[in-house]
Amino acid sequence: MCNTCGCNITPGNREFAYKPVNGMTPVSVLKNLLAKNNDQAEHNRRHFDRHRLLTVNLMSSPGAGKTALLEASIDALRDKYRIGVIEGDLETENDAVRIRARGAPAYQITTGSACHLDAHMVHDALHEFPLEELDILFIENVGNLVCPASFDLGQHRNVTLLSVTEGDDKPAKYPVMFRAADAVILTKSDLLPVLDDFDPARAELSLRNLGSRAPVIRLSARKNLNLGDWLDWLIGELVQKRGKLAADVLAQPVADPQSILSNTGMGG
Ligand SMILES: Nc1nc2c(ncn2[C@@H]2O[C@H](COP(=O)(O)OP(=O)(O)OP(=O)(O)O)[C@@H](O)[C@H]2O)c(=O)[nH]1
Ligand SMILES: [Zn+2]
Ligand SMILES: [Zn+2]
Ligand SMILES: [Zn+2]
Repeated sequence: MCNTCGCNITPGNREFAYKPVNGMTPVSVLKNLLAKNNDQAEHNRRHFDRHRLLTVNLMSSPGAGKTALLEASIDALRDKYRIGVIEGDLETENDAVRIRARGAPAYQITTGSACHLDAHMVHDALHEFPLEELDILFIENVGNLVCPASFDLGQHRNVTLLSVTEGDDKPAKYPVMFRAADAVILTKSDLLPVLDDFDPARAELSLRNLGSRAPVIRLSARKNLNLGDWLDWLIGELVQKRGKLAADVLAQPVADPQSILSNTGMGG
């Protein structure tokens, strides 16, 4: 994470950054910001869990194809699953407009100068969604292979996209981002025949060298090629999440309202 460029301070957490506290150094301000971010992320996760949502954070460099993947996924799943999208960009509503054109609710966060989303910005966006009406909430993070990996948003899963136009050594160059990925998508695979220097096997080896066991899924959102493995992974995660939540509810002691009332002398 860049502690020097000021990108840790966002419109979402500015109030915590500048609280006048005696004896605070720049380092302690940054530590305080990250702690506040993590608290907020836990709170966000409780919102998602309460509504039985799967929340997926999409990360990549600018233009790797995050919005195109969302458009294709909404088209493929619209009959069975309700999808919402939180969009993060420095400026413009363009991506949210593209998502809404596919019939899904989308909320655009414009971060101004901040090159990542943080948990406070995501929390503000949550209240714009009817969460109880969704199955999957995507968060399209700001296009950037560095900072987004350092900020927990409360998501359940991270998906990192790598376009075949970017070079197969990206996992080696941006290890923090790729280590954080629960799945890696090689996008724009329709272009592989004209790119003689991108080897999907080499990209996967670069990822494995980081110790990652994340599945590597090759597809083209634009040409609607090989979307199946991605959709299977996504729905598998949703089913697993809901199974865990249900098990958690069953694991709680069963309260008997009648006995509570009689113990308090209020039962009749
Ligand atoms: N050939 C090809 N082009 C694609 C594919 N997916 C996306 N693109 C193109 O790549 C460009 C960027 O795609 P987006 O989906 O906007 O990428 P993004 O990651 O959302 O971009 P930012 O939000 O700006 O970071 C557009 O011109 C897309 O049409 C694909 O599968 N194949
Ligand atoms: Zn930065
Ligand atoms: Zn986008
Ligand atoms: Zn809340």
